[in-house]
Amino acid sequence: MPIRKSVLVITIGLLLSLYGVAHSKSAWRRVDSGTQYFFTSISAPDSLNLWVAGGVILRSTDGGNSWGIQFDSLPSYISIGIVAFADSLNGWALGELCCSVPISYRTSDGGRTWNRLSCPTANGPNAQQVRAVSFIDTLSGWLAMDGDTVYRTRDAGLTWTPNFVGVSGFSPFQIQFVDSLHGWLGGLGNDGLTPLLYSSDGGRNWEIQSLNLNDTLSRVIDLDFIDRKMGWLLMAVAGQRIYRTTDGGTNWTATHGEADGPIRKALDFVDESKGWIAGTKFFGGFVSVISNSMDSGRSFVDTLIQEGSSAQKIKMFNENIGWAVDALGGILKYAPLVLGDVNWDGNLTLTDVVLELNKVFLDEPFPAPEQMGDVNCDARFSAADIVWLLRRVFLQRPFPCSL
Ligand SMILES: [Ca+2]
Ligand SMILES: [Ca+2]
Repeated sequence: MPIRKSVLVITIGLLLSLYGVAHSKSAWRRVDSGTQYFFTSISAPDSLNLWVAGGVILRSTDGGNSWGIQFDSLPSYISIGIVAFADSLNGWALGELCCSVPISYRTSDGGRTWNRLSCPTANGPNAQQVRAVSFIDTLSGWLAMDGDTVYRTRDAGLTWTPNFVGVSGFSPFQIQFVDSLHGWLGGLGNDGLTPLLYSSDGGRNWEIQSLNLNDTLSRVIDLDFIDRKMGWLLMAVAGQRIYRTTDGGTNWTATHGEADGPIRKALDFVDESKGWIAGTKFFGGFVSVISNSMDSGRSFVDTLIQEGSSAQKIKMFNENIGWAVDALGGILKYAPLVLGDVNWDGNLTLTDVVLELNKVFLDEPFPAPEQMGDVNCDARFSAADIVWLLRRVFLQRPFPCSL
């Protein structure tokens, strides 16, 4: 019976694809860092080890579920604005000016101890603000400061070599190298016309990449390349626009534009089609907005994060896991939903049962959306769900349905 067979194959295929969707479904939620700092930087060398900076440095070793301040050996009068890690041990922290000297530190033990580095510019009127940094491994990095110079190190920041970028008074917002040779510097030159520079020789020489913009004072807010060819720009130009290149920046095309959308702050793509943007929107107060594109930046779907406040930076580990930081001590985490995991720590344990009991008997709110506790999937939350949860935890019985 060929027809029945094909129906069977289609049905099994459908079920398998539904199963796949169910187990790859992720959602954003806000993790309280226990602080109120204005976070300006996030670094995620792998899916468990994370650092964020915004005055202080916070660290997580469990994928962003819990956080602690990691600031022990730094003087308290220094404000760290950027943190960057090449792996789970080797990282850099860059601070704002202190006595006309930009402050930088290096760690090689995951941030337990920090050693102060000599900075590329010395004391005096030439001292500049550090704006962005890009490290490709534990030794090689580039540092962009206000002005017209990019500094390169090959020894983890012990020594820095200056290179003129060719445009005087350039205000950098972001720098990214994808290997030891190819990198982009985004911002705005003081000619008001030059938002993007490119180097193919490790930062020694820089050339202007044209966006064919009619508007002056258009600047690069953020940029992200996934390899030497494919990259995206978040531009402030007549509102905000996304630009995309597939040839290393020789040609740029505007893929998305909006005059009155959310205020976009940062973007991160994980492959040629999937990307996320962090930003904020006034919604009776500023709330964080995370926008996702599945079509290379042509269209975006916005997710408003309740209680979020003005997301500033975003880092995606892959299409299911990512993080963003906001302006009020909030850390946003994107992770797969686990049925019954009402406290969102990725595990179904007794804690979840206790939270479920509190919900039913004390009417306390869940720390996460209520449907997370609806483990028998009847769209209601009741004692039946607790019974299923208890069976799952103590008898290892499967839930009657999945997400
Ligand atoms: Ca849990
Ligand atoms: Ca239910």
